[in-house]
Amino acid sequence: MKKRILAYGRLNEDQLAQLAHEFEVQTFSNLASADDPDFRTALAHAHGLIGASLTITPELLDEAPELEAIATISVGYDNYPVEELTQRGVLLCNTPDVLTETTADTGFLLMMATARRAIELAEWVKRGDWQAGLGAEHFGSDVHGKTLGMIGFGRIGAAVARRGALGFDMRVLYSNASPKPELEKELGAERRELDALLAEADFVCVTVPLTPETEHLIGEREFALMKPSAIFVNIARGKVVHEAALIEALEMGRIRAAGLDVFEQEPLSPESPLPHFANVVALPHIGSATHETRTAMAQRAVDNLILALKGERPISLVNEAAWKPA
Ligand code: 8YV
Repeated sequence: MKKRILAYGRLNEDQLAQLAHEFEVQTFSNLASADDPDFRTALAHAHGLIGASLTITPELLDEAPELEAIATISVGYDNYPVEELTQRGVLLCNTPDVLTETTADTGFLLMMATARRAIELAEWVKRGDWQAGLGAEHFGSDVHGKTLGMIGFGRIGAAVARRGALGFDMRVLYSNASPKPELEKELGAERRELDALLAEADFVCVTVPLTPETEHLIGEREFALMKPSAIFVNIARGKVVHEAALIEALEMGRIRAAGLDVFEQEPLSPESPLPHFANVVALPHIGSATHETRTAMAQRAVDNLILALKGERPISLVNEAAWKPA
C-alpha cells in the first residue's frame, strides 16, 4: 500500500505527479493555518508532509501518529519543534543551497534600494514631482567602497558578502558563532564581536537563523551602537529584531534607513508604521521568491520526501539524530 502524504505547499504539476507516483497525495491549497479541520483529520493517517509556512506544534504531532517525515519548502525551520520531531523519530528536511544566491540578491537589492533611495524617488517621479533638477535633498549614499557588517556568516551571509566584496569593493566584517577562515581569505572578511561590528559598519545585514539565542538579538541597545548613517537590512526573520526598537530608532533618526524583507508578524499588519517611513523599503518576504528558485526549492522538498519515506537518506536533513539507516 502506498504511503499517504499531505501537500500544502505550491508544487507544479510535474512535482505533484512525481509525488502521486510514489504516494497517495492529499493536497490542501491556501491552507491558512494548521487548525483547518480537514487538514487535522487527514493528519491522523499521514506518513509525510510537504509545504511551507505552517507552524507545526507538538499538539499537532500528537494527531499524526504515523508521521515519518516532513519536507519543508524553506531553508528556515523555526516554525517546527525540532527536538520534539527528533524524539518522535520524524525526519525534518529543508531546502538549503538552492535559494542562497536569490536570497543574497534580495539582501543586496535592499542595500541598494535604501542607500540610493530608489523606491522613494521612483514614487516621486510617479507622482509627477520631478519638475526641476535634483537637489541635495534627493541624494542617496554610496554602497561601493563602504563597510558591510554581516550578522550571521552562513551560506546566505557569505553570498551577500561576496557581492559586496567582489562586486562593490566593500570591506566585510562579520559576527558569527564560529570563525570562517576560508571566507576571511576569499573576501578579506574580518570577524568582530557584535558590538564592534555595529559600531563600524555602514550597512548592517542580518542573516542569522531564528533560534532562542537570536530572538530579539537586535534591540534598542544595538540600534544605539550603530552609526547614525548606518543602513539596517534584515533578510533573516523578523523576530531577530525587536521591531518596536527599530521603529523607535527610525522615528528618532538614530539610523539612516532600513531595508526589511521580514517582520515579527507576517503578513505585516496594515497598522504597522514601518512601510510608511520614507527611508524604509519593506518587502513582503520575497527573499527566495523567484520562479526559478521557488521551483528548485519545491523540487528539493519533493526529492527529500521521496527519499525519506523510502527509508533513504534525504538530501537535506535538519535533525540528523532522527536518522536511522536501515
Ligand atoms: C520562504 C524562507 O519564502 O526558506 C526560507 O526560510 O524564508 C523563504 O525562502 C518561506 O519560508 C516560505 O516558503
